[in-house]
Amino acid sequence: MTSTRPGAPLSRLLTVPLGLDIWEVDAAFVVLQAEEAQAARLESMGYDVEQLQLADSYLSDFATHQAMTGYHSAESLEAGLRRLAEDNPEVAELHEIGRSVGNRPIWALRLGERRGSSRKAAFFGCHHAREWISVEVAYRLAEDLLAGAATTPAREWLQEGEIWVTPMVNPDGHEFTRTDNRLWRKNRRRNANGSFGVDLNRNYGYLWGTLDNNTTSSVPSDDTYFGPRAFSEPETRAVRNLVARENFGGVLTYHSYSQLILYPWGYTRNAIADVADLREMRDLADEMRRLIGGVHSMSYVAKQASGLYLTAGDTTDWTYGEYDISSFTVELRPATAMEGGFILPADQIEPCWEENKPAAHAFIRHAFAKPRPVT
Ligand code: 0X9
Ligand code: ZN
Repeated sequence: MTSTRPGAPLSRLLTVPLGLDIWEVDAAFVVLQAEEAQAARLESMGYDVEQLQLADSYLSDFATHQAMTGYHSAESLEAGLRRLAEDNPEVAELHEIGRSVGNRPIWALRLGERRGSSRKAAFFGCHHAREWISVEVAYRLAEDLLAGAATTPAREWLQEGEIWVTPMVNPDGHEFTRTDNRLWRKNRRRNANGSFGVDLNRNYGYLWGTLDNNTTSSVPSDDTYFGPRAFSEPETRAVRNLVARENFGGVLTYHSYSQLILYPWGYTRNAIADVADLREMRDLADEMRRLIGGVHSMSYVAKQASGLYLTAGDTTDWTYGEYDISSFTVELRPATAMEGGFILPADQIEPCWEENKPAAHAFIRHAFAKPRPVT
């Protein structure tokens, strides 16, 4: 979607409550998913609507068994995490941190020799069902730390601290993308009006519900529906309870796509008021960007989350706003819709993990350098 008319600026697309599913934001265009009627309405408002050709062929490809291999399901993830815990009983422990709306367990792997450490970091994946790569990068991080448990730097980290990895916050939604709709985003809550799903990354309790637009919506059928109240969903309550209990020095949540490293705030364009916090998160985001680029020369952009678009109730506004935790959203590969968008070929899982590994390690180092009171 593009616009050359001053009366129809692209920025307005993000704020008008039209129920659009915004995928990608660029200075010159916006990629979104919309029904025919919505597209016609946008055209009548002065926007130039162009249909991307990739969706159908990609979706039919991915409906085949072939294209699903390489990615975990909720079930194979559980099996993988169990195996990691069983093979490494000294340093890994599997925790069910809650259950989804559909009663699926939400699994976190705790890595570290001892409990009650003052150095802790947390990683999350798959708040959004269709963002399959976010499961894989989080899972490989855990796997790789355990494989390196006898050598530095993992050895020191696992001796002195704890790393909690929750690769799939939204197992119901993820399963739905495997069986019914590859582009499903939300969880699988049946809403009061009969529609399905709450956007888990709008359901957190910091300034929850204070925006109502295309990217944070009060309309239950919309893709960014924020839910009936903060923490209305068992999936966000599971994350809330873990974060409230563990006193993390850092929280990093993987999403896709766009290749971005985002830090708070998401709800306002104003910068964080605490200049030391701002400098810390901005510098680390920039360092992660540099480290990622050093591996396969992929370019990621580091910026304040609201620079992408405004949201209220996302994970990192809550972890920073409520607990003062250094918090990041990393949007993984690819960069653009034309490279597949949410549908990343499985042969890119490994390079995507490889490039994110040094950034994840820098984040752990940073989180561990900020000892917090033991809980
Ligand atoms: O919209 C989201 O929840 C995240 N993007 S995604 O494409 N994975 O859905 C971004 C959340 C970061 N916060 C803000 N952009 N305000
Ligand atoms: Zn996401």
